[in-house]
Amino acid sequence: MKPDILLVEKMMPYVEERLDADYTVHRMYDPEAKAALEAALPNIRAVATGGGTGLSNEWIEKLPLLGVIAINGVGTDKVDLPFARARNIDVTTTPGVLTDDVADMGIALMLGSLRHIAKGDAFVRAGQWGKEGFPLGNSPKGKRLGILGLGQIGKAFGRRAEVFGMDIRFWNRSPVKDTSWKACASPVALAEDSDVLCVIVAANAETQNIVDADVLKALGPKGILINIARGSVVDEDALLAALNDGTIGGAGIDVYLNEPRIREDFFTAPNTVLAPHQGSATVETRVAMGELVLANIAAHFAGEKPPTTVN
Ligand code: 8YV
Repeated sequence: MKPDILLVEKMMPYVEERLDADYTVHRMYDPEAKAALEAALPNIRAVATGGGTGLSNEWIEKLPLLGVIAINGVGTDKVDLPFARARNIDVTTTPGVLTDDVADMGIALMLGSLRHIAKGDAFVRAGQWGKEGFPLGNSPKGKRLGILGLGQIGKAFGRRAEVFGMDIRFWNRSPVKDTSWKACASPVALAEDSDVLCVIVAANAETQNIVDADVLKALGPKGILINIARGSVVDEDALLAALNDGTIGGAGIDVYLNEPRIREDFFTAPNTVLAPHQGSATVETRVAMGELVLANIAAHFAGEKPPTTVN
């Protein structure tokens, strides 16, 4: 008998095939699998889920034999880590393997915003080229980049931005020793000293809405906000107001509150490039993330500590 596991959201077919080979996989996202899932709840011993989706405490309580929650991502904001630990459940993530792709996505959004890539695409397709003018973009070279949250991904973003000739500064909650970039005293001080502000801080209770109306005002009417962290770290009311009234110049956004049903106000926000949470979404990285999910679940069933346990 293959052990029962729960798959909360879709993973790439290659990874799902590997899961199916070793386990009886109950898919939470498949409405047709609901009855079988209900019947299997007492037997489920492992969960695989996404960073943006996690697993609620309500669900954890439905699974008495649960021993591991394998997050296919690095964000732990959607799993209550102490709650899981108190039930002897290991929570694992996929550190390291997605750093470069998420940083690349931030760069793509920054250049997309500075150079009007999405607007240009729509302009060409609409046959407007030659009929009306197209706005000049802005060069990243010589611009001040503020990185809000200087972890692994923040550093990878900064290294890339240096190649574009940007001047880097950052704010981080705890001091960062291994950098020569300038540290700013607060998110507002960072925004005041930045032309582009990239948010890549871990989401938790302390960082909720850390980018608020004051930070956006400090960024200013030419400033560009890039969010590759989580929707919860930006006050979306303040952001939408700032985009619409010109308090900031534009934004490149990969993450939102209530994904995938984001606020429709984003659809009409000016000078804004939107991506559907694609930071780690490359074939190469999703294979590497999948391998870690598989290894963590396999370790649990082998009676070993899952290798990338975080709680
Ligand atoms: C993934 C993420 O898109 O790492 C994270 O926390 O949010 C992303 O890498 C997600 O985990 C896949 O659902």
